Amino acid sequence: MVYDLRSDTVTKPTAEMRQAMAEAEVGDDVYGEDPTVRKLEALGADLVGQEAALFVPSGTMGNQVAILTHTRRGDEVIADSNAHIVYYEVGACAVLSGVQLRTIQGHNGFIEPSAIEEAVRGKDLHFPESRLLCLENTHNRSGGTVVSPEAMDCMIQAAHGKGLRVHLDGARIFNAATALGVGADRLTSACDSVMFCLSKGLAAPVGSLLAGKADFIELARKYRKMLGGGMRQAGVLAAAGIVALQKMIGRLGEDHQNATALAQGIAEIKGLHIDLASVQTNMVVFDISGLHTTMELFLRRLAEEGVLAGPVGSSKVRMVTHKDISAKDIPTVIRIINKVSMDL
Ligand code: TLP
Repeated sequence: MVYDLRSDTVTKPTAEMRQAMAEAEVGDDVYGEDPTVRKLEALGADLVGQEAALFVPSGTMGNQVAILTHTRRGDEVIADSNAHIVYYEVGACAVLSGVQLRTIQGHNGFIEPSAIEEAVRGKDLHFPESRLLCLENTHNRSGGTVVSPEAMDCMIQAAHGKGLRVHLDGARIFNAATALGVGADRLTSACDSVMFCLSKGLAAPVGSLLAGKADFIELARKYRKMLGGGMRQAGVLAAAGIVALQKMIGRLGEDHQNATALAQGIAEIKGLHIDLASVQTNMVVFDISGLHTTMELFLRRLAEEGVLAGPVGSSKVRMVTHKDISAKDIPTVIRIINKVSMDL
């Protein structure tokens, strides 16, 4: 048995998804003729309180199409220094949109509104145009922490007050909404655009949605085509996405409970350090400095015992719970982490 906790991206589609995929009604979506894609886009837009949505192959493409659509070359985009778009999107903002990133150190996904206002450039021949603020909820590199509706409101108001648009990387927005006990739309409807993933905790095999105003999505559709993301009989994939949105959001709380149980177990292990307050959704990040070993060796030993995890920087390990890890797996995973930590 392998317990794959590297990411919730490893989830396999459910039997219901495979069935829906097999039976999906399809058409050529580049001609706008795939009824299943249309249905998914309408459903997704509604869930996040936006007018329209666009089905894209990945979260990265959704974020990058959003930045392309909001900005012009030479514009400045403000983002948290630990944002996914800064860290994990291969420098795409620079290559595709030709924008400059202005990063600000946030805390668990929250950027002080005053820092946002101060980062906005004034009118000056020398300055780039400040165009866009990118937010992220849940915040991946902080360990899946959530940003409250009130905190979202403050940041969005600060940006809008200075004439910026706001894009939300909501790859795991339904995890955030579940943890906060609010509808996702409470976190997203005031944003100018939002990207969310169907393929992570929601377990669809492929795909994300980019949502926003109807005219924004119309232009985004053109940029998606430019990037080669215009898919043809994509209803086969969208069918799984519909099941993801209709059936899988309700079970995310289980993943959060499993993450909490895992974190509590890790807190008892000598040599490991974990900030339990940071475990708010389905991610568990802990520090292995106290073991005086290398990241490579720790992860290799875990893998040999059947637990797969990933690194965050040089001393922190990330484990992500998801639908293919059950509550009864957690004690076994804790036992294995304990054994490996003792042996090293
Ligand atoms: N995150 C992946 C890796 O890229 C790090 C993971 O395993 O967590 N925004 C956020 C906040 C994400 O966490 C991810 C994926 C994306 C965007 C990109 O989504 P994909 O992988 O579909 O391009």
